[in-house]
Amino acid sequence: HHGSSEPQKRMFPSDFLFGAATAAYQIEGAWNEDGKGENIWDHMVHTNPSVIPDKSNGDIAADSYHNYKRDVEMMRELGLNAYRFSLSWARVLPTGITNQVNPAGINFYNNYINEMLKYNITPIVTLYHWDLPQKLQELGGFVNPLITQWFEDYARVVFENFGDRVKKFMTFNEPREICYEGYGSTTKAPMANSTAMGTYKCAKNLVVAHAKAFHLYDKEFRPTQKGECGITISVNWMGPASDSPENETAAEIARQGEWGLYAHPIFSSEGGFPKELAQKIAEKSAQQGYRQSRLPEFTEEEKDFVRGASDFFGVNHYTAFLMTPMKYKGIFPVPSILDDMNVMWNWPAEWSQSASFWLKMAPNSLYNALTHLKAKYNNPVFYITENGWSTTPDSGLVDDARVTYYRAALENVLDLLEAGVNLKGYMAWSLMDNFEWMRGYTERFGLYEVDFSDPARTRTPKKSAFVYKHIIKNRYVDYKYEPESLTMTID
Ligand code: GBH
Repeated sequence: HHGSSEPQKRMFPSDFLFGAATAAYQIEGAWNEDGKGENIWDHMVHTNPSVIPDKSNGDIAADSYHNYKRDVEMMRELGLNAYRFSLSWARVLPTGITNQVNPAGINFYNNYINEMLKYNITPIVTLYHWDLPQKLQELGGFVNPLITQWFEDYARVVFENFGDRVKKFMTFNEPREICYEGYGSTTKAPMANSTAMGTYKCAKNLVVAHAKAFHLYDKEFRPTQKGECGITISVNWMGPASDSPENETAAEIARQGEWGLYAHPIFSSEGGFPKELAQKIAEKSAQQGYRQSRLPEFTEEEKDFVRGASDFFGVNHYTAFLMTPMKYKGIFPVPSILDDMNVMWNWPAEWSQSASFWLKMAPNSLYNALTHLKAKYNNPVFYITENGWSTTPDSGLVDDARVTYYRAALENVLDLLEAGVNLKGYMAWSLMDNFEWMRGYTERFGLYEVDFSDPARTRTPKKSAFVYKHIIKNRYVDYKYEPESLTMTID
């Protein structure tokens, strides 16, 4: 079927979960309402607004805090089986720690969850999608090992309050983006830019924090609540630009640095950080005069604690890169993870470009990524927890490029199921247009358009919403389907 214009009709299993995803800071707004505390995004956009090109922020965003019933109505229109959203830590615990639980925050999430359950939509909850309470950042955030305790305490409040109805939890969304972008560079809050060690210290603390929350769930909550707890890692496909041994090595080092740092300690049978990368960092650190490797070590006890600590592997997948060794000198900061890996990301000119510079349509990237993970980590349960395509704000409701992207991705999902990958669900990113982090409102990922100039934040379905709905309902990818009009109903 690859490459043919008329793929044969293959069906998605009836229990396969189709959903859509969002994140609290990107949609909720109400940044200081009803007792919510300040988080690192509130703090950054208010103290340093020029880091966002349109100088926008998530103060109101899609205003889901006040529009949650409309959000659930959209889920019903699409016929979603599941909805993945995140909790705002500072809305639940305004100062980050548990001395003060915010009843209005608990109430809001109860209403959101109950509204979904009324219509048989499975809530999938991410505990942390990048919005650390500012008070905890002032103590170092993820580079302070105390984060493991803070996170476990927060997780307990979440499981206690919502675990009677929520059966699928994930601890962290995208450790790489938290650690590398937030602490090792300046592309996410808190823009720590600690290039030598920020990524690595955060990586260790984050996987231990994840494991603490997992074991808490496993021991104290699973016996009565009977759900699952996992983690979501961003896994774009990184293959060799050609099959030369140099390129193969570059691709493997890139995979270890981009997601292996977080996946290997949890999902590999040996545990700990990926070996080849660890060795490179140790060698460079020694050359650079460090007494120890800049990459921390796990004790044997920590290794065992983290290894196997997940019920499933959540994958956020968007695109692919073709890797070569770095050909130029002086491009990367020294010391840094980029210099430690010393590889180059390449794209063939023929891959079409989204509104986001990093996101191109890469053929079979989802298939390549998941079959690789299956082989490497002994086929755990997988969920695709994000996958999507960006357009510009003025590109209108007829989003044919997004339709093409989703059809190709879902064709890959069918290939993966045929290849025996233990894949249980697929979440589109995103249910609606939202605050796209450092890109503000200049890039749009929604199945629904949101009018950010309208105080009501009116939501309107794009063509891709109708196509996705048709796929969910009929359980196959119908290439001939064209919506008759863009008028949405609840079936
Ligand atoms: C996901 O991350 C996020 O989970 C989600 O919140 C987000 O809205 C979605 O993607 C779309 O971006 O070099 O400064 O341009 C996907 C992973 C997104 C990581 C873009 C790298 C580039 C940062 N990546 N990012 S920058």
